[in-house]
Amino acid sequence: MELFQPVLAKLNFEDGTIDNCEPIIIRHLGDLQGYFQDEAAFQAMLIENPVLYRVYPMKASGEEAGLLVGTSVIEPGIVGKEYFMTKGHFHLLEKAPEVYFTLSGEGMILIETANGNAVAQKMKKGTIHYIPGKWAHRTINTGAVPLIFFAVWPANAGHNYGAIKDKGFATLVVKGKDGPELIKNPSYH
Ligand code: S6P
Ligand code: ZN
Repeated sequence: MELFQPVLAKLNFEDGTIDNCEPIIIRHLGDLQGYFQDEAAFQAMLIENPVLYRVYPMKASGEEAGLLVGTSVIEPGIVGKEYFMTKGHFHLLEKAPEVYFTLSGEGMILIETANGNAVAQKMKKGTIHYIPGKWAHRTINTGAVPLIFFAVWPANAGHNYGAIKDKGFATLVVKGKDGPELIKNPSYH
């Protein structure tokens, strides 16, 4: 069996990069067509088409049963009443879990199963979120600065975006008078 070498990397807490790496994912607003409720607000903002989030990878060891490690940096902002958020996904390998560790900023993580179990957890510096297999996950920046979190997941997990794109999450996180509010997603079916 091939012997893989230990890997050392350095996280930059300021911007969420690892060893000054380039992002492996950069998602602009236009990549989230159909994800936000307020289509008019979405279209108006498309002229600028801001970056909503980036994902930075740690150099992986390449092991077959290995782990992937990376950070996500979600910019602050609002589309209509909804905060900037990730697409959200299930893992293709359904049983694959994941751990998120919040480094800075403030947000929410929505964790939901396909048959209607729904959990929302606050994210702030130091919170650790264990997402079991079969639970979809989406993160939302409810603060005024970037939300930065560190994630570890099985290298063979893969991503299934389709189910969430079609159905959405049962819960929306919207800007209320006194801060973020959780409401039922009227489009959820
Ligand atoms: C991967 C992990 C994160 C997300 C990232 C972007 O399993 O959950 O790295 O990929 O936060 O979110 P999304 O939903 O666009 O992949
Ligand atoms: Zn994931």
